[in-house]
Amino acid sequence: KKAKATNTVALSKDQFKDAIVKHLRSTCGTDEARANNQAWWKATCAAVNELVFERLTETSKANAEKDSRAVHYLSLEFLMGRLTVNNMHNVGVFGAARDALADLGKDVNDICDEEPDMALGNGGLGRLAACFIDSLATLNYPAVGYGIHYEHGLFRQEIQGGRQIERPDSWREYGNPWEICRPESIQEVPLYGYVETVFGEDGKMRKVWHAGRQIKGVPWDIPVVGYEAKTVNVLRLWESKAADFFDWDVFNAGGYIDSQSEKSQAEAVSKVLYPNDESEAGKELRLIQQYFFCACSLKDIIRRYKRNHSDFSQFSKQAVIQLNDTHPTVAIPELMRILIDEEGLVWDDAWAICKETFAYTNHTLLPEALEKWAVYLFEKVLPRHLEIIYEINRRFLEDEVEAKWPGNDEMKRHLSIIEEGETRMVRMAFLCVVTCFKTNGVAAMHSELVKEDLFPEFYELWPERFVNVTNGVTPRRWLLACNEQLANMYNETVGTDWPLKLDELKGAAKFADDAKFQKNFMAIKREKKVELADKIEELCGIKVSPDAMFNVLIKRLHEYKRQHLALLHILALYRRLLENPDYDMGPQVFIFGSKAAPGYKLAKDIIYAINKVADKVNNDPRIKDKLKVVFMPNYRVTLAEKLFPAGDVSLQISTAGYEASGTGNMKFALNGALTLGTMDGANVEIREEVGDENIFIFGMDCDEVKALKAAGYNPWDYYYGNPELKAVLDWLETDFFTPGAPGELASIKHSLLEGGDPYLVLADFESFTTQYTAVDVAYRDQKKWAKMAIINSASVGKFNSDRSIEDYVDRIWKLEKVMPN
Ligand code: 26Q
Repeated sequence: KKAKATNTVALSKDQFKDAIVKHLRSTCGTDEARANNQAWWKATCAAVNELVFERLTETSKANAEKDSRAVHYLSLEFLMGRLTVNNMHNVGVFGAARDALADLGKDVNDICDEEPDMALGNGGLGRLAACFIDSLATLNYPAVGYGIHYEHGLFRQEIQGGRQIERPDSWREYGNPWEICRPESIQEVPLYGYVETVFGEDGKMRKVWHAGRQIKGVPWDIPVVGYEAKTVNVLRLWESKAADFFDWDVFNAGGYIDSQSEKSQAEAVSKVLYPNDESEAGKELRLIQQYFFCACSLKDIIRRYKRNHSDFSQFSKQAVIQLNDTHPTVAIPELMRILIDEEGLVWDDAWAICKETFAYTNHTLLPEALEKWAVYLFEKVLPRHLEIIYEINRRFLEDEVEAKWPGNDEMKRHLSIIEEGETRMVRMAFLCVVTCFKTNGVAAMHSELVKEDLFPEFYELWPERFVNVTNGVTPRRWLLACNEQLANMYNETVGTDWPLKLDELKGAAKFADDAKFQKNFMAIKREKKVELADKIEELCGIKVSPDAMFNVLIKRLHEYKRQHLALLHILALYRRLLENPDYDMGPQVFIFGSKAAPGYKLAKDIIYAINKVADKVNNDPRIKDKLKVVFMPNYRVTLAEKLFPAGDVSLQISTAGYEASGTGNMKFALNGALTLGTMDGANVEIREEVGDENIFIFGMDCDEVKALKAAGYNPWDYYYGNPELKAVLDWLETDFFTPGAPGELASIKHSLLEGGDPYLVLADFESFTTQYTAVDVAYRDQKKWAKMAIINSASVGKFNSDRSIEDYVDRIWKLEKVMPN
C-alpha cells in the first residue's frame, strides 16, 4: 500500500509528465535533452504550482467572501526548509511526480536536492512558526504569516580545522519558484525624524511625526499548502527597497553617490537575518527590521479590513495578532499611533482595540534573552512610538499598579516598562504583558515558570491572561515526508488518517510486543541509519556502523543546552575504554549538529572541542571502533530530515528550567528514538505520554536546580568529588586532543570551574553517565528496545502541531474554519 497522499492523485503520472515537459520549455527555456537538474527542479515546481496557485486563489476568494476573523502570525523568523517534497505530498502528487520523473529518466530525490533551504530562522522559534502555518492551512483556518524577506538567511556553516566558519546563505540567488511578488500591495514605512505637537482649530492637540526617511516594503507571498490542499494560505514576507522618489536635486548637484547610499541603506534592512538566538545585541538595524515588518504588516491588515468596514469598531473582532516572542512588540505602539494620529481615535478607544487584538508567546526564561531597547535608540528611530510607550507606562503605573499596591514606589520601579539606570531601557516583554489579552508559554512546565518566576506580579494582577499552549510539530514534514518507510508501515497498521489525526498511531502500540512488527520497525530504523551513515561518510569522511547505537544531539549551541555535558561524557567513555579494553559497552556513535552564534566565543570553542575529540577518538585503534564521534556541518532543516529518522537516542540534556519546550525531542520520539533527557520543557510531557518506563530521565529537576543555586553551588565540590570527572576536565588542558597546542580546549574547563558553571554541568555529570549505562544495557536487548521505541512513536500524537493550533484557537484566537470551494 502506498501512503495516502500518494493515493489521492490530483494529477496522473502522464499528466504530470506532460506538465513538466511543458514547463521545461515554457518556464525554463530549455528542453528534455538539454535541461540540467536545476531546470528539471524548476519545471517540476511549476507543474506543482499549477495546482497550488489555483487553491491559493480559491482560499483568498473564500476568505474575502466570508469576511471571517483571521489570525496574523508576526514573526521575525520562519524556518521553512525546502518546500518541494512537502508541497507535493500535501497536494497529493508526490507519487505521480516521482513516477513521472522516473519515466523521464530522473530521480525525484536528485531533482529535489536542487532546492536550497529557506533558512529564514535560527532554530526552534523559527521552525515552530513554520509548523504552525502548515497546521493552520491544514485545519482550514484563515491565517497570514508575516515576516521579512531576508536576502540572506542563517549563515551556512563550514568546519575548517575543526572550527566554525560562517559563509553567506544565498537561498534565492537563482530564483525561487515558490514566491510571488505582489507590487500592488507595496507599503511605505517612515523612520527617524521628530514629533511636532499641533493644535487644531477645535483646540485639540495632535501629534505629527515628521519622518526623516521613508523606505518601501515589497511583499513576496509564499503559498502555505495545507495537507490535502483544500486551503492554501500565504506567508507574506517584506523586502525593503528605497522609496520611489528619485532625488533629482541630489543627483543634479553631483551627489549621485548619495542617492546610491540612500538605496543601499534602505536595502540593508531586509539584507540578513540576525544569527543570535537567545541573546540581544541592541543593534539599531535589528530594531529597524522589527519596525519595518510590523509597520508593513499592520498597514496590510488595516487595508484589508477597510475593504469591508468604515470604522474600527469591528477591528478586534476581525483580526487577532500573535506576537512570536517580543521581536514584533513594536507593532503595539505602531497600532496605537495609526489609530490615534492617523485615524483620529481617542486614547481609550485605541487602547481598548490594542488590548483585544494582540497576544504574546514567550519562548524563553533566560534573563539575557529578554529583549530590551535603549530609550535613546527608540527616541532616535521611532520618536513617536517612545512617547506612546511612555503614556502606556504612565497609565499602567498610575492606575493599575497604584490600585493594587498603593503608594509602593519600589513596585512601580520594579514593574515599569522603562527600566531606570545608567542607560534607560524599554522592557519589551513588560510592554507585551501589559497590553496583550493573553500571554502563553510553550510547554506546561514553562508556562508555570512564566507565571511564577518571570512575571509573578503581572500574574497577580491578571491571572486570567496567562495560558499554556504546548508546542507541536507537523507530522506531514516530520514523519510522512521524511520517513516514507515508517509512514507506509503506519498506513498498513492504523490506516491513512494519521497525518491529520496523529493520535491514531496509538493503534500501533498494541503491536509493540509483536515479533514481526518489531522486526519491521527495527528494519526501517536500520535503513534510515544506513542512509545517514552514507551521508556521514560523504560529508565527514567518517565510517560509522549502522549497528552501533546512534546518540544524536542536534540543536543550536548554547551553554544551557549543555552540548559540553555530552562531550565530558564521551571523554569518560573513551577513558574507560582506554583503561579497560574489555569495558562492557555496545558500540556507540555520537552525532552532533549545531550552529553557534558568530560572536559566542564559548559556543564556538565547544564546536572546536567536539571536532578535536572526534579526530582523536575516531582514529584511535585501541578502542576498536567501539566509540565514534561525528560533528555534521551546517545543521539545518534538510539535514534534520535525515537525522530524526535515524536516531536511536535523542539527547535532550538542558539544565532543568532553561529549555522552554524543545521541539526536536518530539520529532525524535515520533520517529522511534528514546529520549535520554532532563525534566525540562516538553520532555516532562513526553514522559507523561510514553510512560516512565519508556524514557530515560536523569539529573536534577527544576526545584532541585533552584535549591542548589540558592544554597550556593560550588562546581569544585563535584570536581574533587568525582575522580572520573576531574580526570576528563584535566584532560582538556593537556595537548592530548590538540597535539603541540595545550590549552586550546581549556576554556570549557574554566567556564565550568572558575566561571562558576552557571548551568550545573558538573552537578548533573554523574547522573548522566549512570543513566547512559542503563540506556546502553537496554539497547543491547533489542526486543525490549524495539518495544520501547514503538511505544514512543505511537504515543506522541499530542505533539502534533495541529493540536497546538486547536489549543491556540480555543484559548486565544477564537477562529472559525473557512472551507474554500
Ligand atoms: C533577539 C534579539 C536580537 C537578535 C536575535 C534575537 C533572538 C532570535 C531568536 C532571540 C531568540 C531567538 C530564538 C529563540 C528560540 O528559538 N527559542 C526556542 O523556541 C522554541 C519554540 O518555542 C522552544 O522549543 C525552545 O525551547 C526555545 O529555546
